Amino acid sequence: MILYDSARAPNPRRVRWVMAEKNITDVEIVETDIFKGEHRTPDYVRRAGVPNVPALTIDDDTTITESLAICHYLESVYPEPNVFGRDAREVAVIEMWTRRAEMMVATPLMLTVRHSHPALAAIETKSAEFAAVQRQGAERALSFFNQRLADSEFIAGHRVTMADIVAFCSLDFARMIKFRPDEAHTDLARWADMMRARPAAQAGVG
Ligand SMILES: N[C@@H](CCC(=O)N[C@@H](CS)C(=O)NCC(=O)O)C(=O)O
Repeated sequence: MILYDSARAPNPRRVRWVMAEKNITDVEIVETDIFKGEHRTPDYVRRAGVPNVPALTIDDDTTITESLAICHYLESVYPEPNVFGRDAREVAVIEMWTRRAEMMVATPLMLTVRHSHPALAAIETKSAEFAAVQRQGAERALSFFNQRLADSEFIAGHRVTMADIVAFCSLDFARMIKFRPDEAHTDLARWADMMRARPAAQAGVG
C-alpha cells in the first residue's frame, strides 16, 4: 500500500494516527507537498481522482481518498485496536460523534486556518471575514465538546476512537494560527493533553 501524505496537513495526519494506533507498518509513505502543488500534477489527479491528500493506493491499484474512508479501510484490514466500533451501538455512537467532530470542529477550524495563515495563500483565496465566522462556529462547538468531555473520558466513550482523532488533529492544526481553546474549557484541555501524550500523536510529525 502507498499513502500519499503531506506532513503538515491535518487530514493525512488522521491516517498516520490510525496507522500508529494499529501499529501498521506495511504502508509506503510518499510525501506530497501541497504547498508546491504536488497534489495538482496530472499524474496525481489521475491516480487520486481529486487534488487532495491523503490518498491510499491499495494492492489491486485502487486509490481511496477521503481520510475517513481510508481509515475505515485500514480498520477492516487491521481490526484492532478498534476505532470505529465493535457492535451496532458502538458503531452508531462513534459515527455520530465523528460526524459532529468533522462538521462542527474540524471543518470550521481548518477553514479558519486556511483563511488566516499567510502560508495557506498557496492553496486558498483568503477572506478574513469568512475566517472570523468559521472561528466563531468552532468556538461554539468546542464549548459543546467541553461539556461532553465533562461526562465522558474520550469523545465517544471510554477509549480513543475516530471522533477523538478527527477533533484533535484539527485542534492541533489550528495552533498554526495560535488558536487556543478557551481556558475555562478545562475538560477539553484534559482531553487534549491526553491525546497529545499518546505515541500516535507523534506519527509523521516534526
Ligand atoms: N474530506 C477530505 C479533505 C481532504 C483535504 O482537503 N485535504 C487537504 C489537506 S488537509 C488538501 O489536500 N488540500 C489541498 C488543497 O486544498 O489544494 C479528507 O478527509 O481527506
